[in-house]
Amino acid sequence: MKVYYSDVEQPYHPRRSFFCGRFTAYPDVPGRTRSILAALEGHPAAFQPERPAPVEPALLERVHGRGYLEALAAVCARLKPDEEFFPFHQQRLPLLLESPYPRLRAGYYAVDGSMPLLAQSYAVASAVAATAVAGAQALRAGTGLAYALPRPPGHHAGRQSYGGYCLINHAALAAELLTDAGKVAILDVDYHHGNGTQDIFWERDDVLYASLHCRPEEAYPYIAGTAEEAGGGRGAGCNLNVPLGGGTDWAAYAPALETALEAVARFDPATVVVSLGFDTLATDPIGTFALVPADFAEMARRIAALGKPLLIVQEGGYDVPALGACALSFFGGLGVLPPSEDTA
Ligand code: Q9C
Ligand code: ZN
Repeated sequence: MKVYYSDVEQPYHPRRSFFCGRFTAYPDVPGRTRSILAALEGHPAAFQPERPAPVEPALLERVHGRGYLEALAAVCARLKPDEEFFPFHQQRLPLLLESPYPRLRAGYYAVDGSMPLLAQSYAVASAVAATAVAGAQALRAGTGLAYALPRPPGHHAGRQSYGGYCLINHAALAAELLTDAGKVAILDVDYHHGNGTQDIFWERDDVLYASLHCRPEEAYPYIAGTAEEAGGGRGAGCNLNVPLGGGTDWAAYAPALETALEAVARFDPATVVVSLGFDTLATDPIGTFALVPADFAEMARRIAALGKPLLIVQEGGYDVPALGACALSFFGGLGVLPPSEDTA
């Protein structure tokens, strides 16, 4: 299986997150991708790491507004090295877009204050989108399975909004490119609801967004992820949220996964994009679910049973030392490892 990654992200390390009046250590650290890649490197016959070439910047406009992309690029270009910029205003105020201070424009597009912008933020987030684009191209060329490992992650980034450590929505970009060859289902198993992905495809009937996540009453992003959100316009019925409570273990997760998989099977997509988060792990420092690494193998077996071409796109997961084992378990469940090396 091809593993698309980028080392552009390794020096990218925001230090602080902001939540409810406090700064905390930023969980999306460079060690996340290193932990996963190191584990996969132990099985060279199964995983072929590859660094894809950069993509045309205009490609990002298939899922993001040009004004959004230009404003973020402009704000980042003006930041000092090592400056961590948290926008002051965080709301859709039209006046912010007219301000002579370019930094105020970032606030217009921010859904929350959890993440700072750094001078490299836009360049890194847009460069690693190449991993998802390469994955989509591999599927278009007939590959049945590929893995994209972007950092920062993407599913909280909407068409014109950023937050939750995400600026560019990599899974959405891959899904959008794959719609050129038929319907696409996005199955989001990150602990958090992918409000950005939901936003991007809200009115689309050629993309199903199905998400299992901790319910918005108790978890980020708080503003989206209820079961009532089912899509709008032509896209009505093409959005499925399965919110779960804190403490969810495999016994409670498995039937919810079946519900989402049944919806995916009914939709009958040409391809499936999986937004894969390991923050459902019991030991995750920000999630409150109770999955164990072996559960990811069973999750993967059930996803593989769809019998569809799969593009796996990494989202969250913050228990850094555990991420490698989670990835080996998941890909073992997909049948990527020979039985003798299957860790699950
Ligand atoms: N205590 C992803 O997993 N943190 N993003 C809010 C709440 C934001 C997570 C703090 C979590 C974003 C891709
Ligand atoms: Zn998450």
